[in-house]
Amino acid sequence: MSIERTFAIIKPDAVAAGQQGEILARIHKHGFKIVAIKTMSLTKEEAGGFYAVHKARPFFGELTDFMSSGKIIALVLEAEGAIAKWRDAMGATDPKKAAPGTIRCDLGTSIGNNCTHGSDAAETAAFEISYFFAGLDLI
Ligand code: FUP
Repeated sequence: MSIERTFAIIKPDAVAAGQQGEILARIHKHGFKIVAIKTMSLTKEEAGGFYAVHKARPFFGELTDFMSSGKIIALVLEAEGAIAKWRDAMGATDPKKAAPGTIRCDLGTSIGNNCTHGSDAAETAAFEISYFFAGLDLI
């Protein structure tokens, strides 16, 4: 496996609940290097651009309302096999189906309010990293 970068978000539910320290500690424990990090807010339109792949899905409106409802923390994480490794650390999309000990199982409350995001493939990681960070942020 090679060193990869993936894109992660600590979502508005987790930031509002003050869980960012816990999630950052887990990122550290899993051995990721934090390449870039910023706290920010998204407009509904900006959230829609990020989740454009889900535009036709019934939950798109709810998803973009949620993602623009409060502060988020955007991160670029680096590790060997980072994309799959971060997906494994987060657990399944629906916290009720996520394995015990995963971040979504422990901290998520519903399929919508599932506390973290992670890229699902190399192409999406490249798009998502560049949606949030400039090249100079990533050196
Ligand atoms: P994931 O890759 O695990 O974040 O999941 P998806 O890309 O399938 O979905 C993106 C986000 O849409 C999820 F994090 C939460 C939201 N979603 C819903 O609200 N309802 C659904 O049925 C599926 C996804």
